[in-house]
Amino acid sequence: MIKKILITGVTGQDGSNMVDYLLKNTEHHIIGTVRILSNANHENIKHNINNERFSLLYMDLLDEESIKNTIKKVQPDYFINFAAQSFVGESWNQPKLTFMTNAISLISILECIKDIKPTCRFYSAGSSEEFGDVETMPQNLNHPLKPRSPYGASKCAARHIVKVYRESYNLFAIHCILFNHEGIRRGKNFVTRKITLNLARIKHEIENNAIPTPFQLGNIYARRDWSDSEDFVEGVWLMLNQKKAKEYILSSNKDNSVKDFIDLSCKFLNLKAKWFIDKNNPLNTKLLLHNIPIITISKEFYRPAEVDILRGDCYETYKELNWRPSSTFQQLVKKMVDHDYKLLYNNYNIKKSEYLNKIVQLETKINVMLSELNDLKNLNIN
Ligand code: G4F
Repeated sequence: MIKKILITGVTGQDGSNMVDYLLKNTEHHIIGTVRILSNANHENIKHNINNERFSLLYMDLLDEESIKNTIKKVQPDYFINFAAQSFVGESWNQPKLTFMTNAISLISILECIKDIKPTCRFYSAGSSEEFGDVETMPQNLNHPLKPRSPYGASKCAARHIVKVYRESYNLFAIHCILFNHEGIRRGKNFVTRKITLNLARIKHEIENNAIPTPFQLGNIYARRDWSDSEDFVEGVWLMLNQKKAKEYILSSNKDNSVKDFIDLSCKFLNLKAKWFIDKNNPLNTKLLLHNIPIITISKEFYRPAEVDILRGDCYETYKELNWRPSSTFQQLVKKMVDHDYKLLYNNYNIKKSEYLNKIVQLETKINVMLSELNDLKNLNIN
């Protein structure tokens, strides 16, 4: 039977990957929701805009009326909530907005589902940031909640509220703790994409004989459990179609440092860079390419409180869903680096051909002027 699936945050990495996955692997109708913005960026979904199984609606998680109107109108069979203030670093600057968007809005959604469409299956995107100041390795569902950021705290609250609605009203409401997940649609401010885009730019600069411009990072020793977002959306769809709603973890069961991510990116781009490590003063640490700094460390990108390490124990989920992520960390880094190198290739080639054209134009002008000068000289005027 054809179902209606409502997805929030559809222009972001996970929402757009979910749309692609469902259009490819199911026959259901997908209704994506977006906020009204004067400058909307629909890049990640533009290839699906003309698909008759996909449509867009305006809805704002901070406006309960808009959630109510949307659920009344769509009568969804599934509600997949990927919309969030998902940038941990920004959550110290916008703590209330983060909490309203990531936690309070869930009360509105669950109230509307309970009153309007109680059979609707609901998915809440949790985060490994809920574990924060970790006590044991790896982390599973029994690990205490010890968030270190307003973002982490908002996701803890979301987890509790989903549990309360699941148990009080027997709603099919899942909360899944997602460890870091990346890809070619990752926002430019997250550390992985910041690294692949900047190193790809530096590779082009070198290939065009320009001096590379460095970029800045914060704590390169933080360790994360990184997977591919395209793998995770499949896991999410599988858990939404189990008999019982519960909590889950999605992770790779492996951790790597930000520095590991940089080293692997350099390897795939064939950048033979070397670290200068200053153990006494981390702000003095740099990555050098032929003695020119390409990465420097800045206080600006350190957080008021850091989560030093995260590694998720996902074996229960693997067993229950009979699912495994298909990409390794190495494959993920290679995919992102290759993508960003190609993405910037055109920019550099256009610049290069504009530059060469300009030289040809100038040379032609000079030749014309030289020949005019010669003609003048040859005029024998007494
Ligand atoms: O890429 P990040 O900003 O991701 P973070 O904070 O781990 O959060 C991501 O994963 C969570 C799941 O664990 C999600 F819930 C959340 O929505 C998001 O998707 O930072 C990763 C690490 C941090 O330790 C950070 O301090 O990289 C470190 N880092 C070092 N330099 C930096 C930078 N992070 C950013 N964004 N920018 C830097 O320049």
